[in-house]
Amino acid sequence: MNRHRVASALVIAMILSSCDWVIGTEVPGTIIDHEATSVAGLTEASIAHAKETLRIVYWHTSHGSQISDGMAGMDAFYGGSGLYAIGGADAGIGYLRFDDHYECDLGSDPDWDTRTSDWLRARPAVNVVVWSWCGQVSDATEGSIAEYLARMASLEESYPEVRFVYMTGHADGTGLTGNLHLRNLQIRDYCEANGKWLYDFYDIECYDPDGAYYGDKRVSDACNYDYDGDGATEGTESGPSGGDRNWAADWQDSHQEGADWWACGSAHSLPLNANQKARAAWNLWVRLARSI
Ligand SMILES: [Ca+2]
Repeated sequence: MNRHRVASALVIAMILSSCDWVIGTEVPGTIIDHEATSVAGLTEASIAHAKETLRIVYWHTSHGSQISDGMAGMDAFYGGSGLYAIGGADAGIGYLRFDDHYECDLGSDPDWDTRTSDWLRARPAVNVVVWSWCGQVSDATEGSIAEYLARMASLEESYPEVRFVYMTGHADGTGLTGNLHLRNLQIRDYCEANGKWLYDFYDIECYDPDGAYYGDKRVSDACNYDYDGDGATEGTESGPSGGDRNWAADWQDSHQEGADWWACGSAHSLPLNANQKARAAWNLWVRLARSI
């Protein structure tokens, strides 16, 4: 191989290695976590492609609504051009088809996989299924999480053209030795090992937008954390107490609303948490669209 051909081969190899998807039947999933909370890498073309390609159904209850509520305010924050416009199942051109169901979650509907199958049989155009937890991962056993993973994998086997998005459970203030963290790791390890699509809801809550880490400080779903280091996070969703702090409140207070973050609903938490969840969701949509 002459020098020119070696250079060409190198360029091709570099292009291929920069792709996070492959063409073919094997479609490795992607982990969406705190490192996917910036939209800087999303092009207008990639967002348009997601709108054209995806037909998403999303089931959740209150915590999961952070994604929907964050997305609802996102387009206005980014200039109101319609770039991040979302609509329902039959939304027209220019809108993300996001069929949002605030009605049940992985814990509240024991037959969530049957509900999914029934839905997909009746609506063969749906190509993305997302299910959220409420607080059930906190008390889940290793066996019950294994059952969740197996049931998701079974759906994937039954509907190979559909992308199923796995999820972790929200933070609960029990820290790195708590059951919640361990069960979330079980989910993430499985997804990494098996090339699944994972929206790591918990990981997103462990970091502020500057990348400061609170996962080792017993962070809660409200974003309260153990600031005074006494081994417990004190506070409620209304705010921290007893010498502890809230990373989302501190970040919002030190930045400008409308310029650095946007006001929106954020069940049990603060808008910044839902902002982060929404940006991560758009990273998920763009990556999913490339895989379909
Ligand atoms: Ca404390």
